[in-house]
Amino acid sequence: MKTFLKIASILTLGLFFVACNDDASSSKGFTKSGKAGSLTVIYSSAKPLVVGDNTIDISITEGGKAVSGAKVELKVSMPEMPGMPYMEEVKTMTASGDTYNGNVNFSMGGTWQVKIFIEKDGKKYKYSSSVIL
Ligand SMILES: [Cu+2]
Repeated sequence: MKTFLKIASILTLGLFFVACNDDASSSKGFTKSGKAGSLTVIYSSAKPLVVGDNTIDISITEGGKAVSGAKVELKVSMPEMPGMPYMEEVKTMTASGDTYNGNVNFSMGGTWQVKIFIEKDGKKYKYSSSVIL
């Protein structure tokens, strides 16, 4: 009977962990947002950000309306550190419907500065943010 109880409690624990893991894997990835002048910028990734390649989706709205036809650039950088030079990567995003998408590579863990440059109707906007990997 003792053995049965042990097995039963291990199974219960197992189910508990499975449930937790399931919860973690269905997490929504990454999303951050803020303002660039009159624009609202949301950048996100379907998966949590990782060291290496990430697919970033950017959506831009003004007064609640999607901004399409803008030129959007994503720049990630990390300041110089002891024994390591300044690093940066700049990517031009590709418009796809109402969003702008592209891949960005974070070459190492740590804090990365994120800047999104938007050019729309001859006006320039800049959104500044950061992420920690
Ligand atoms: Cu670094």
